[in-house]
Amino acid sequence: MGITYEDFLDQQYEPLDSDLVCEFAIEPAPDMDWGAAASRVASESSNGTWAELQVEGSITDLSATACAIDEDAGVVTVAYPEELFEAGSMPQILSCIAGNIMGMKAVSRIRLLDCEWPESVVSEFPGPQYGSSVRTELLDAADRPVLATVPKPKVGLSTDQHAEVGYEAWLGGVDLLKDDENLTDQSFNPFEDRLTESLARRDQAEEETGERKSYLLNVTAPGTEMLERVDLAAEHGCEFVMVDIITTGWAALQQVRKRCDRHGIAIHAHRAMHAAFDRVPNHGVSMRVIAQLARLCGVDHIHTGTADLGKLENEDTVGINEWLASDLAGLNDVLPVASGGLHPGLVPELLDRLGTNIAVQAGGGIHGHPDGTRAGARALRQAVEGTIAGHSLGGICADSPELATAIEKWGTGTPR
Ligand code: RUB
Ligand code: CA
Repeated sequence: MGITYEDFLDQQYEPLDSDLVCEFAIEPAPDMDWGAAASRVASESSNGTWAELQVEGSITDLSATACAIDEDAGVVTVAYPEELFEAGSMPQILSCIAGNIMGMKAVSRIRLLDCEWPESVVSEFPGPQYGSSVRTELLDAADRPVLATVPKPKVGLSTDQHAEVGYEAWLGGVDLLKDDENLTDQSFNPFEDRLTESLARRDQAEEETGERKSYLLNVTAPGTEMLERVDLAAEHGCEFVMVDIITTGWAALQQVRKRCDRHGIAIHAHRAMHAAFDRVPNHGVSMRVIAQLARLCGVDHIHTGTADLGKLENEDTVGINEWLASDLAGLNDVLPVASGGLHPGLVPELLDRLGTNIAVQAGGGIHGHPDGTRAGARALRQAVEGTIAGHSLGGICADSPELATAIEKWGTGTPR
């Protein structure tokens, strides 16, 4: 029997509960009508190709079906049978639903917008070990946002300077010191020295504040080196590691997740490079889907933006955060991290838009405080606690000179 593109288009098809259902925004090539373009998306992302194939048996059981076309919205829905996918392999799934089709000439633009994950696919993934329960299981944040800071300049501080910034920020009231995405194991601040010195300062800060503190240690590295860094983190008593999940890749993230399971370590996902996939509006892979993949693979925190309050462009932070908290076949939730240009004056609006089940991460908005890191951290903590207690920024400032100084310096607007 011959398989042709038409075999991949059936607008009467009702997806099964076990199908992985994907929504794509597409722009058909000038010489393609919608049906022709949609069928090619379903074909190339499952088991078809440009030539008519002569096959025997039930090979069509693995074919995807373009089952809905909304020309006004520019959206095509494709349903994939679960048998198409290797259990628990994120690279294999992505080679289907975000693979060759991204460069296919039949569509001028194509963006994977959203996925509906069937239980059969989800249950092969571990999901997060902790998710938002890090607030009480690993930290003492109770039900306020977790507070984190990244030392700036992002690279260049010596190990001593880095650990000292952490100590000051912890004492000022943040829960987490975070490495930046491009700080790994460079000569000016070697990985193992940074790990041990930062944790020594962390222990000191815990003793002085009576609060649990931790460190988002960037273990990003090629292959097995990254796993060795996770082991080192565990050996030294660090409760978290940070992974640059996009630059590292999904297969590596899956391995890290397994290794973290052994140690009970949580994963903070930095998404540097996500914008290469999601910034051009009509093409690529949405941040929403990237966040979904990260949850399946088992990160505990992921950056999802600041609902447009910060320095970077954001895609639907509110909607993505809701998805991360939603029910997904029993997987834990993921704690969303708001970061990028945040400072204390933005806190009331940020919590209004995103709620309190988030992490608030500020670099420049803490260390750029005129009175230094400790004062900057205090200002952030007071802004958060005061806002949750129902006070206005002006009201909180009356008891918080650090916050008053921060507001004087940065106001309450988006930084440029
Ligand atoms: C924060 C910073 C982070 C961004 C990345 O520094 O640079 O890497 O959070 O962006 P600062 P996103 O607080 O000084 O802006 O969180 O959107 O992925
Ligand atoms: Ca950064």
